[in-house]
This record gives sequence, C-alpha cells and structure tokens, in this order.
Amino acid sequence: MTKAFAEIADRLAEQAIELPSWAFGNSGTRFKVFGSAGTPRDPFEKISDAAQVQKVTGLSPSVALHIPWDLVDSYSDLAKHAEDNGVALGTINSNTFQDDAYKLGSLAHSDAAVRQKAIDHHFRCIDVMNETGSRDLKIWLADGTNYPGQDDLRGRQDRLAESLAAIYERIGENQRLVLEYKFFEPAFYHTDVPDWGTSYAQVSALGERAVVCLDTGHHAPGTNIEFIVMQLLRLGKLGSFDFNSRFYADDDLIVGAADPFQLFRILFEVIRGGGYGADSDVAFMLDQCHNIEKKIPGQIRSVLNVQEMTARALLVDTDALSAAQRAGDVLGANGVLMDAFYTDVRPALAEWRESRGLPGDPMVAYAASGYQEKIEAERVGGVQAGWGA
Ligand code: AOS
Ligand code: ZN
Ligand code: ZN
Repeated sequence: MTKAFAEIADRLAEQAIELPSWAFGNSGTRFKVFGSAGTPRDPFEKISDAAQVQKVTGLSPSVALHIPWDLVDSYSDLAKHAEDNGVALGTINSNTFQDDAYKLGSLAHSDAAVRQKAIDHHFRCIDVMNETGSRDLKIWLADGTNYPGQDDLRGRQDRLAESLAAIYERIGENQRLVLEYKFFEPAFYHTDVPDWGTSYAQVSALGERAVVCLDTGHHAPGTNIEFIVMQLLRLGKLGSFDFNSRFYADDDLIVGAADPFQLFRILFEVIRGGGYGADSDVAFMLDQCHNIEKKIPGQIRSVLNVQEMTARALLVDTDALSAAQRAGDVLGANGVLMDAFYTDVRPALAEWRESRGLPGDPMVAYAASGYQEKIEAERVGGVQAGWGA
C-alpha cells in the first residue's frame, strides 16, 4: 500500500537540485583524465551546459561554482549569463587543496602564515558570493596527516576552530558557512574533519549560520547514512547534501547508480525530518565527476534519479507506517516502506512532466536537441575539472 501519485504531485514541483560546475569539465582518476569532445572551455560554457539540464528537467535551477577553478573577470557578467540561460549561480566552493603551500594543511596548518593564506582565500570567496548573491560558502578541507605523530591532532583541531571563526565572522546575515566532512583522502592516517560529529562540533561552536554538508560518498562502507541525516535534521544542522554514489570510496559516480535503495532511505529521512521542499533550508546538490560518460546526459540522469527516489519516498503511506510501528508490527512496517520503494514511478513522472510543459523523457529530449553535436563541433580544447579558465 502507498499513497496515490496524485497526492504527491504538487510536492514534486518543490524539488531543486544544484549542479556542480566541475561536473561539466573533464575529470578522471590519478591514472588518466580522458578528454571528451565538446568540453567547456571556460566557466561561461559550463553554465551554458548546466542550463541544458534545467531546460529538459526543470529540476536544476542553479549551479555551484568552485574558486579558483571558476575564476572570471566579472561575476556579475557570469550571473547575467546564467540568468539569460534560465539558471542562477549558487553555492561557492572554496579550494585549499591544490596549492603547494597546503601540502601539510590549510586552515589547520601549524604555520600561521599558511592559515592566513587559506583564510584570505575564503574572504575572496565571500567577496564572490556578495557579487553573485550566493547564500552558501561550502568548505571541504583536505587537511590531515599521513603518519601517526606527524602533527598534534588536538592542536590542529584548535587551530581549525580559530580559522573557521575568522571566516564565519566575515559572512553576511543571509549567508551560511557549510562544512563538509570526509573520512579519508587525500590524507590517509587522519583527516581534520573526518565525520559528521566533528563537523557538527565545529559548526556548533560558530553559530546559527554554520551548518554541515553531507556528501553521500564520504563514509566508511556500511555506514547508516540515513541515520546521520535524521540526527543532523533533528539537531537543526543539516545544511546541504553533496549527492553522488560509490561502490568503494569517494567514487563520485551518478547518484542512485550504485545503491538506489540507500538513496530512497536517505530521502525518506529527509522528508520525515522536514528537510525537503520550499519550507526547508537544506540544499540538494550533486558532487559528481563523469570520467567516461558524456557529462550533460550524466547530469540529467542524476537529477532524474534523485527525482524518482524522492517520488518513491513521498509515496510512503506514513499513516499506515506509524500504525504498524505503534502496533510493533515489524514486518508490516517494513512492508509499507518497501511497497513505496518498489513502485515504478517512471510512467507517472513522464506524465507529470508533460503536464508541466517538460519533455516526458528528458534523456531523449536532450539527445534530440542537437546541443551535444553543436558543442562537439564548436569547442576545441576543453578543460579538465579543476583547471577551468
Ligand atoms: C571532496 O572530496 C569533496 O567531495 C568536495 O566537495 C570537493 O570540493 C569537490 O568534490 C570538488 O572536487
Ligand atoms: Zn563533496
Ligand atoms: Zn568527495
């Protein structure tokens, strides 16, 4: 038993999933970055590509930037370009992991001069946010060590807290500092923000406008991610998601590709905890790399996967579920959840799209649009994600 699709149709219109600019550039592993025809040559072209995803799905009204990968002379020009293409600029991601100075860390580094360089970079990101009108400054740190004894774990945590406080002080009333965690890589012994608890402790010390980013690929295998989602929502500290999927570590594959059931469980807790829709501040974003598949269709597939699992999670008959839970009906309660998970929502979603002036099958619509052929013919010398423009 599930709710009827008609009951959830309006709620689906509230969905917005931000796309990462870097998903449109070439990316790869440490073994090889494969080039692909039609790859954007600058941030403007990345935005144009992202706009194609919005055009055929209506699900992705904004694009996240990474600084300095998306360095441009004028952010108001870039914002205007986005607007002209039917999208907006969103989250600003800082980057303190590619300069030689950051070999031993950035905001947690033992040298005050390196910490200041990293803090100044974040100030620059806040300047960009003020120009683009972005709400969120997202910080992911590569800080950590490779060998026990290499540095003082406690000292690093204290220095990190001080650096974050300096950045937090600079963000505006309507802006947020969002701290992402990741359990390992590039550091292999310890990472300074390895888990939700550390991120939560750090952002809680800063204040209300500091929240946690949960990247679905940043946990040890077997971690119950939906439990973390529940807890952060319960504590009022879930700021955003970086959605992707993984088979092994931080694979950054298409969300919902590896484990659709996990995505369903996560979205069920998001909805249960008030993290979905127009009334919620939780930002849905993708953080993915398309190493071998075409990038625009890869992003279209991704937002559709999120939409499909959101629809299934919304379909859960919550009255029947609570009744079964209260009655201690273990299998009955599980059955209610599974009924929704096993519902194929694709035909209903195709109709839903058509009723809103969108193509029933966005993948087919993009393929038929001629855009891919056009960029492949016109663009030569596209950039690698991370080295854009
Ligand atoms: C790194 O593993 C994180 O997921 C970050 O969100 C990072 O900034 C992003 O993947 C771009 O490289
Ligand atoms: Zn991420
Ligand atoms: Zn990651």
